[in-house]
Amino acid sequence: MTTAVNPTKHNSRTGAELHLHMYRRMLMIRLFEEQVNDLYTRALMPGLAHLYIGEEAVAVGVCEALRPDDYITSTHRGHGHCLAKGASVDLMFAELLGKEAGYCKGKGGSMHIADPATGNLGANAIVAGSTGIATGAAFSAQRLGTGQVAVCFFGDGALGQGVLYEVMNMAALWKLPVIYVCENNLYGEYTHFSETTAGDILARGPAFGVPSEQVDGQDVRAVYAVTRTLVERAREGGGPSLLLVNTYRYMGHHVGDVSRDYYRSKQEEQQWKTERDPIRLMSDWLTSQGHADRAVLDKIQAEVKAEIASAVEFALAAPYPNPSEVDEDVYA
Ligand SMILES: Cc1ncc(C[n+]2csc(CCOP(=O)(O)OP(=O)(O)O)c2C)c(N)n1
Ligand SMILES: [Mg+2]
Repeated sequence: MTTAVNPTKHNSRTGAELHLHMYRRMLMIRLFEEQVNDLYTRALMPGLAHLYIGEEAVAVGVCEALRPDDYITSTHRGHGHCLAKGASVDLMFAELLGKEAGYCKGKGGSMHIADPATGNLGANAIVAGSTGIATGAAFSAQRLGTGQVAVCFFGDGALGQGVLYEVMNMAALWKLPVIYVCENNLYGEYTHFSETTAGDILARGPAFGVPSEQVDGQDVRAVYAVTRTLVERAREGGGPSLLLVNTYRYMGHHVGDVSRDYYRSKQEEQQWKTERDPIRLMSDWLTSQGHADRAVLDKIQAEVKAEIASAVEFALAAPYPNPSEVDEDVYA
């Protein structure tokens, strides 16, 4: 028997249960993305994908601080956001493989996954494209008095898009319950953010009267803690905020970006992987605090691996949509 989830109630996980849950979710995203890379290299997945490996603590820390009915909007690098908000891995893989069972009946693919049941208003291939959508969702929540909050994930590349500042201005004026989460993974495609981003990123919020915080994006507990305060503030009518999360993508801009030496060094990548890995940092903390021993973590890993393997199997075997439906559910 399944227990009904109250969508308007914050999840009640605390202590070791909360931390083990966040560890499991991060691992799920990591293993999901590794499988995506594998499906791409074996030519089983149409198109490209932008992997979230290295950034897992951001999506998990933020989404864990939300209610099930709170909204998120995502980006082209969105698999982690979807999974952290509660998407199921089998329907995710099915969508990536263009199968009828997928979240968008196989017609959206990697960059257009949406899941209204978990409050996910969708990934977006347009840089900063979802900033207006998140702000609109926050406006509707405020008008309807639902108490929902909207989180808008975007990359450092979106800091150069004017729409972000248009909506931040509105959100501040109208005290909308929206949190702008900037994932600064140091690069926009193949360019270091310092070559495209003038001044102090954190100063951009206060220019609109929007309070801003920054956090270590490799530390899931820190991301969770700061997000909870911003969510509480937004839910109580305190208005929008900007959260700058410092992180790093381990892989290429997309799965085909394999020779990266011309824009960043192997040594830099290696350093983040060995010294700043969010999953390793969390597992070390869990064991050092006595919340889990190696056997518990190994068991979680085995369970997540099995879940991912069966989801891939499901998606590979699933049928494609009928060609007669090619013009259904698409807008162009
Ligand atoms: C409006 C717009 N301009 C350009 C692109 C091409 N493009 C796709 S991803 C990307 C870089 C985005 O970088 P960032 O926002 O830092 O996100 P990251 O890929 O690092 O997660 C660009 C320029 C686009 N999709 N939309
Ligand atoms: Mg970036």
